[in-house]
Amino acid sequence: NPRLHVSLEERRSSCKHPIASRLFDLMMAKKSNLCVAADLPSLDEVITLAESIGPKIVVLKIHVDILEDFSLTKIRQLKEVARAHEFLIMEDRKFADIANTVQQQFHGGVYRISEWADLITAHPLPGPEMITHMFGDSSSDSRRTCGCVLILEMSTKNALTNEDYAKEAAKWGLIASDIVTGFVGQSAPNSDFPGWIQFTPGVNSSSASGDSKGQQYCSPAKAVLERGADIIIVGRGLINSQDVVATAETYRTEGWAALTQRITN
Ligand code: 5BU
Repeated sequence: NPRLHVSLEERRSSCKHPIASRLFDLMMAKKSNLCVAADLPSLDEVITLAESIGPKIVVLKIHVDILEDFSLTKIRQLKEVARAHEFLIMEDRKFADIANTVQQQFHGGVYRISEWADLITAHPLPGPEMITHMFGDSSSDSRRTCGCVLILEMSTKNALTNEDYAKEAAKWGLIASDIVTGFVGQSAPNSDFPGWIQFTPGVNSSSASGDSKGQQYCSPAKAVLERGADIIIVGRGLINSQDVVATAETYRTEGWAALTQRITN
């Protein structure tokens, strides 16, 4: 798969979405391909974590619906931290409904995700129309301010996202590559389009297997070198550690070393 060995500069120049270009810029500037899954119960805790590990990460991934103290004021505070430390905010909402519903979930309700998210995840399950319509019409600002990340494969045991599913969904993603900035997956799809970005969750250096609830783990090096990850997503392996800053530095170093090794090989 040639995409895996293309330099980040070259991949950046083939991006069709400003958020994808920005992410490549951040990776090169910060020498980091680390995304932290900040699955904490409150935005106050997420903000504190982000202030400490911000310099080491390129993306902070949240689940807005698990935050007990959600408010748009606090989200704006988190945006300020993201601006100061230069990382993107990914809302891992995993949309999976008809476009008409997803549009309302994305722009409306309590969370108003499109006002603040730089990246948003979606399942391709409902079909390509959802991807093209979730942002609203072509004049919608969020088309340029937020990139869609398609979930091609899941990290869990016995996930239904098999090879055929992932292949078909990757095709839709590629057709809509002005909207779809990347994908979540456990393997690199066969495509030579270098402009989109692979996010791989299920990364944990202290557990070789997984959790007791179906999650499966691998090391940063394996995620990057064997599975095609451009960005490694680390949750509990970091947020439950004693010293989150030191742990972030370890994941950053390992992830970045693996990525540069893969590109130069
Ligand atoms: P962990 O604590 O490193 O296991 O957290 C992994 C995070 O990635 C968590 O927020 C999940 O919701 C997310 N995730 C995942 O683990 N596997 C997947 O296939 C997808 C998302 Br898609």
